[in-house]
Amino acid sequence: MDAARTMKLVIGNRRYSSWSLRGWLACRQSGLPFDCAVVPLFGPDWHQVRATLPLIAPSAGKVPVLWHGDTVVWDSLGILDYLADQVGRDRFWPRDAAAAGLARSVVAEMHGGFAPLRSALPFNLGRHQAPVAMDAAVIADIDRVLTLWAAARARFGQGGPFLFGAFGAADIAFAPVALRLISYGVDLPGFAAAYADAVNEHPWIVQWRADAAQEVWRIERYEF
Ligand SMILES: N[C@@H](CCC(=O)N[C@@H](CS)C(=O)NCC(=O)O)C(=O)O
Repeated sequence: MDAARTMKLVIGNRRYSSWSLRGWLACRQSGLPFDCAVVPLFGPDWHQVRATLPLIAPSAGKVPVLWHGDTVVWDSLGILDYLADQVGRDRFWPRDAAAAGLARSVVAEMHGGFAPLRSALPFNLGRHQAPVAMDAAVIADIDRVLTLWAAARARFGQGGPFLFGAFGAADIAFAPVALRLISYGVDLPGFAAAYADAVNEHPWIVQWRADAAQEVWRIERYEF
């Protein structure tokens, strides 16, 4: 790939931006070279930045955004799909049709849902086992996540520690939730704790966390 076509992924603060983590994991999973640009979210002039910065203009100011030459792709699932088109779906999705059907379903469900869980347990890599009060909607979301994980692990997880054995699209979608459940100290059944630990110890997550620790920005409303 020539340098002009080297992909550039625009992400938010690694400490807080769960969607950016998904886009970045998708890039890593593709195996393609890419550069990364960080746009710190929700600073005092954020409204101005999100409205005017060309890097994030196509997505109306949301990250992640992937630039590939003149091609621009946004939304973490759009980016994953684009990369799968580039390198082949087998890098992202299980080959078996039944497994692929479940993987597509759980990724779509995670992508579009779980608002109570996202809002009550905001992504923050600076938290360490610090619980919060959880209402019935959040507990229902967590139960549903565990149901999806159990189905994938029991039926298709034999080949490795991830949802469908090898690390893939479903793990990219659920990685931020796995990290949230750890950082908020949520009590998990054994199979789910083992899965969340496998995600937490994945070398790409270890790298993301180390890079996040270098960032200086703090968003006060996520620090409670
Ligand atoms: N569905 C989108 C969500 C993107 C999103 O909401 N990103 C957040 C950061 S984690 C953002 O850019 N927020 C800035 C804003 O809303 O002003 C995706 O999958 O990429």
